[in-house]
Amino acid sequence: METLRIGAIAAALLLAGCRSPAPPARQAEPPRAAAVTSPQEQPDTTPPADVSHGEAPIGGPEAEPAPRLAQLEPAERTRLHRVRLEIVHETVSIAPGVKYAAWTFGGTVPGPVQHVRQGDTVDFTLVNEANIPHSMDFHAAEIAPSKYYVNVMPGDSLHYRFVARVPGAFMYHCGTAPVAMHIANGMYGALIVDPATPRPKARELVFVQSEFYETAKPAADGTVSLDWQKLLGQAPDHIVFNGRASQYATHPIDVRPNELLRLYLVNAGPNRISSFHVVGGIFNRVFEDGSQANPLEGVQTVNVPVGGGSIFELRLRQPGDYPFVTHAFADATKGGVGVLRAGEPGKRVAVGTAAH
Ligand SMILES: [Cu+2]
Repeated sequence: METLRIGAIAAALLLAGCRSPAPPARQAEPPRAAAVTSPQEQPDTTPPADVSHGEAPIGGPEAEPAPRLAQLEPAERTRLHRVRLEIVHETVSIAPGVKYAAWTFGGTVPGPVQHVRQGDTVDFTLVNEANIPHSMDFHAAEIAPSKYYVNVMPGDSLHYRFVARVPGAFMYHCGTAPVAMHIANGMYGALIVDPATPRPKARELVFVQSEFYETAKPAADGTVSLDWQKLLGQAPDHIVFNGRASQYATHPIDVRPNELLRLYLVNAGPNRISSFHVVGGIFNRVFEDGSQANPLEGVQTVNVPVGGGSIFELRLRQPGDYPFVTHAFADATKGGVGVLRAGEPGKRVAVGTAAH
């Protein structure tokens, strides 16, 4: 503790010394942090009402657009899935009041969720309606990148097939160089492959975590775009689940107490590892990076690497609001947070009325 205190005094003196004129430092009584840090450097320490670990207010203004649904639709009962995606450059809303000039698969960020069963064939067509080359890399496929993950010129298209042999929660993304730029601009999505032997019935939700790095000054039309230096410095402005900061905090997801939840989390990055955690919950099973072998049991937080996807099963034992976060809390503060609301749809469960 003494070492820490001396360190704090040294830091305070150093900061005080940066100012001109420097106030006289009193060694016996170090100045409080607030006295040596400018207002811009201070976080807002006023807790928003109705928040616990969420880092974002729960419930939001009606004027905000409805969030993207996290519900995973069942896989179509066919062995051949025709998937056609058009690449378009489109302005998307990534946070309240923030319009981003994105590059997209199908006009949304992330692109549409694909859901198939193990052994199914994906018959894929990519159409480039944008003005620069793009491509497509399916992590669920085992095919030669040099043949299929090739650039599609503006106005051109590409077609290939693959068999989804391996179950899991897979990322798909544009693979055109610089890949970090194409991913940071929004070119990614999730492809869920169910095992041939179905898992137990559950409420299934899918989340794609990703980052946005925005230019300091908006363009004339009010949109922001990619700040490449921020990307290289891994200093995103927004961390998002399904394309929009904190959207499931402002619009909590209704679930039922004790029902089996299965959460698919694909981390598109392009840079930040997700330390996925549900406040108030413990995962009874986690299929790390989608692996069927030896799922983790009884764990609290599991990293999902960039470019990976894991499957989380849990039950929320009591009625109430349960934030889900990346427990790297700088990233949660930047929007990597949502809320699972275990209770009657739309009905707030007051603190103190839990079942036990
Ligand atoms: Cu691209």
